[in-house]
Amino acid sequence: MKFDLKLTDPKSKARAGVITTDHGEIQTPIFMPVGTVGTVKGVHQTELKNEINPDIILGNTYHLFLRPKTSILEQAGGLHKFMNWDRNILTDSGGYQVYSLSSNRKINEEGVKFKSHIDGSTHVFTPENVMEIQREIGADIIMAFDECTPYPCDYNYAKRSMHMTHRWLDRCINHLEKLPFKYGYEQTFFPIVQGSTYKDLRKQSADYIANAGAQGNAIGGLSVGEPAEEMYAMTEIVTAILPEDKPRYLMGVGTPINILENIALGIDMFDCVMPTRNARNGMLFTAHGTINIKNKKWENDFSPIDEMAITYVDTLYTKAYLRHLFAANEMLGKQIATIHNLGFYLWLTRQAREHILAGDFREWKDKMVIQMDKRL
Ligand code: PRF
Repeated sequence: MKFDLKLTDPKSKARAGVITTDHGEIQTPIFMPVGTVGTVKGVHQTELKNEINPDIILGNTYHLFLRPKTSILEQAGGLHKFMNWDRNILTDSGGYQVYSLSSNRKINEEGVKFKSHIDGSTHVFTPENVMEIQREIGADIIMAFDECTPYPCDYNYAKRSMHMTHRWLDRCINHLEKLPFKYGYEQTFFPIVQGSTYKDLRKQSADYIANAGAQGNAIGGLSVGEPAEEMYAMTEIVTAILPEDKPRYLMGVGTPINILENIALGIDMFDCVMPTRNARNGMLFTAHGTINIKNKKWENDFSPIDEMAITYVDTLYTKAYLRHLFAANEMLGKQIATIHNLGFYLWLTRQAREHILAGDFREWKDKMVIQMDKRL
């Protein structure tokens, strides 16, 4: 993997760059649509490619390990082939999903024992087997196995957990050295900063992660319920320490406003279920604010879903029609809303990149943050 930093905004810490892997270029800042089980829910690969056009999508180790199981992915020749996606994929390690989805979790130094949310079967994740599973899934970027602490989190727990995440990181790195690439292309490993909302822990963790000398770095443990200002404060501390010449990924963030504010603090990569999950609940993101399409006020509004026409669904369908689809619980409604929201998120990060390159990111960001904060 290669990272070319094209430009850093003089008035903020925002950066425009290009990551190059064996599956092509990733223009940063980037939003990575979440494709948890090998599908971006409700979106055909052709629409994903042609309309939404992301350079990279995300998959989840936790889910893919439980279903279809890694042996099936191996037989398919890896996740790219299995799902027919020839661009980049990043897999999260399960270091978050195992805490948010499974039951009966028992965490100790060795790893995490948990029960599947699908059939209740018992499994163990360790830093070592999670590296093996991610080799078998075959994503271009793979993540360290960490513990994502909840919010709020008591200081002593956060400190102990952070040190364990650091020891787990060393085990991930040692084990990966023994595991060759499986499918003929390179995989790049990203470690993850933790430390909850404590400044001293975040600094310590960022130092530890920076010293690991990886080709890219991630920040975890944020957007777990803390106020946005606390998230920004932690991002700022960590980006000041992580190397400038490596991409920085803020995991599981966030709203369009969170994304722009964190780009301004030096983040290059984002993922979040928000555009897809909220779409399925009838919430649309636009440049002028959010829309609850289930609201009665749209019943006879025959204007396009979004005049900006970022994706074809925006002008192909009216608000009244989309509202009707949600009222009738038709699956097409969820599909249309998902394409719209992902199209908007990708537009937003592309615009951010253009404004960084044009030198007016700060002004544009400040205007957008106010504009997008409305309920339409
Ligand atoms: N760790 C991992 N994945 C994550 C997170 C984390 O802390 C988060 C936190 N927002 C989202 N996804 N491994």
